[in-house]
Amino acid sequence: MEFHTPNFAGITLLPQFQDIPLELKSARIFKYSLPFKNSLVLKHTTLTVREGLILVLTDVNGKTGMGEISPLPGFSRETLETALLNTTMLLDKMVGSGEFTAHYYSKKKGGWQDSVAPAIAHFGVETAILSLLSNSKNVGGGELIFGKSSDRVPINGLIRGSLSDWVPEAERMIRDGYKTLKIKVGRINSTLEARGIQDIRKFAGPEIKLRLDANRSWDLATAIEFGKAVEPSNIEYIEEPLQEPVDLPRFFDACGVPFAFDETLHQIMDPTISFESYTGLRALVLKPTLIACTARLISLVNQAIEKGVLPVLSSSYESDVGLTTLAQLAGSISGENIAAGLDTRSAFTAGTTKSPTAIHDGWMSTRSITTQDLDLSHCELLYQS
Ligand code: OSB
Ligand code: MG
Repeated sequence: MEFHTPNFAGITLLPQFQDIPLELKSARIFKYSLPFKNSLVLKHTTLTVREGLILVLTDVNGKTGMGEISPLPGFSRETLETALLNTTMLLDKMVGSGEFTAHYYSKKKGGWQDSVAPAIAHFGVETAILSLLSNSKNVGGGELIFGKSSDRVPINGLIRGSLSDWVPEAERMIRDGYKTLKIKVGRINSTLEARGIQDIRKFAGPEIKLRLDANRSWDLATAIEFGKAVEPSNIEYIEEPLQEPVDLPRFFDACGVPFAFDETLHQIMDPTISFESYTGLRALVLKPTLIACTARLISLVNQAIEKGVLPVLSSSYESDVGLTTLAQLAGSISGENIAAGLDTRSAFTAGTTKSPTAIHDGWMSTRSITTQDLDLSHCELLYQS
């Protein structure tokens, strides 16, 4: 059925960039396998290796652009196989089919709103096109969409170890220059975890921002009890405290800790999702890899800004190619003002670029990368056109 197949990738570019012609000559898709330093325990699965796809597009002038397509098991609806199939379907329509503009196709063929849900392939193909346009026009990738960019973005240090490591990890991160920390909670006893958060606050002093993420671990009563215990520790927000997100305003009323949507955004496909009824909503945690297309990302960013809610870009354990894209998007969306959730690269022993996407002093650079920077030693070529 038409609706279930991905539409032509289309990007809503700013008016001054909408007419840039593009003519693709070839495409290559690599599959990478990157080992995790320690097994990555996620809500529904444990991973020892991260697999994903790197797309390299080349135009008739020899300019290249790169994108990443890496469904995260347990979070993405799609498997790597489906993602690969959808990507090749998009590429078959685009490569060697003459001149087009990235913007034109979004209008002509319909964007994600027309389909049941966007395929993850869209994000990889669209950002590869953005990267190609940005390489050939010398404009930052995010700038083509949002009209501004920043050389660097602040990052929230991710604390996902066991409770006894929280304060030592916080200590190391603060020493390394992080001004915002994000702690994964909802894993063991919530009373002990609340005490751990109080300990971190005591150690960190009042200036460091603390974000928490419970990945929907609690019922309302447990969440409120936890919330009351950590409220004096001045929590910027907690992501997804509740199994049932409809109760989030009641959680906020009862304990005063602001919350953020993460998983909820991936369940509600309604583009006009209303945030009005959610008193206490402080942030949207935006994972472009899971949101799966730039049009939906832009729509969520705009809705967040309109409602005075923080748009917080966040990664899903992408490799360096994907992380570079995310850093650039964060630079264009929130610049130096909002810490982005991109501290996932350190979980791997290796990457897909010669120099890893590093965080220095709590900041990540938004510099572009080219095919010269690729390290394909953990990659296998799967497709070439
Ligand atoms: O729950 O926020 C999450 C990564 C993969 C899957 C889910 C999550 C995450 C992160 C990314 O926490 C890092 C961050 O947002 O700081
Ligand atoms: Mg989260």
